Amino acid sequence: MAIAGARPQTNTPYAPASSAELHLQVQARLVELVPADNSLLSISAREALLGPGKRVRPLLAMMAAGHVGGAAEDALDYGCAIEMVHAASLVLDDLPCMDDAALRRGQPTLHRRRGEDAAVLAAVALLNQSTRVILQTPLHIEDRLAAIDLLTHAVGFEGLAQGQMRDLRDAPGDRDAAGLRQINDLKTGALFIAAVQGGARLGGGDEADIARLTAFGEAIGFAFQLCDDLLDAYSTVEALGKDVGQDDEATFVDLWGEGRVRAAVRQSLTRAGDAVGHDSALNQYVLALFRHADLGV
Ligand code: GRG
Repeated sequence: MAIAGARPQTNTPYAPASSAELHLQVQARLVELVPADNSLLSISAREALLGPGKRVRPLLAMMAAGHVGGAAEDALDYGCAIEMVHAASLVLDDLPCMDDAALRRGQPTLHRRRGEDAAVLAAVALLNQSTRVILQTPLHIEDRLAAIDLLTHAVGFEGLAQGQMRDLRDAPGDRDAAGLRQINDLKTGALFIAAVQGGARLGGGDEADIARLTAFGEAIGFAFQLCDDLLDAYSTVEALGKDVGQDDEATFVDLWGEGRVRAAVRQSLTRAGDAVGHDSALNQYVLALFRHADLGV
């Protein structure tokens, strides 16, 4: 729930902003939330955060707030905090000790531009800043604590770090469909779920709203990771602006083949629409994202 007065007090029904407007709003706020000085740490953090990402997770948080009757702005800072975690995770994921990637968002990866030391420290600083942003946002203290609880849950032993560790280190024999699903849910799904759960809570949603948004987040998180695996297998460096064929470890594409993975994406998207309404602005945004990826799903 937002602080009193944060939501527009008018008799006109809340009109969801377009994703392009929200994208601009997120971009502008991210610039404000990261230090502007010329230290190597700040420069590196800005390069990791402000490059041309889709901003899917903050947009989902804001749209989730709007979906439950709040204002998208109720979840703006929270969404930006999630984006900081996401940016940190990309920097770490690209490191030589993980994916050893050369290209990210059409540019050389941060460790290639600034050095591994700068990349690791920028990721740590962004992760730290994500918590500070939520602490400093003018929400009720219970909402700030709930938001920090959601975000830290999504990062640690039951989220990204665990998913990444298992992705890198699980024995090939453990990478059956159930094992891969767990890895995907931790590595990718957790942040999507945190985005929409937090958005729903900050937008004033009740427990039933949060349960619906959780089901939505689970479904789109899985669809998103499958889509990422399809793109890694079948798209090009030029189209994606990042390395392809990076997945050394088996993915669902190896396990199931292309056709079945596409069918699973469609099924997950149907499930997502069932949870929040197929015609809702939230669901339509997600469908447009997948259409834009041009996967033919
Ligand atoms: C402690 C934050 C932290 C992380 C440590 C490295 C790591 C653990 C996790 C990596 C998680 C990861 C990179 C998962 C892949 C998620 C994914 C599908 C990324 C692509 O997201 P997009 O398409 O990227 O939203 P843009 O560039 O548009 O932001």
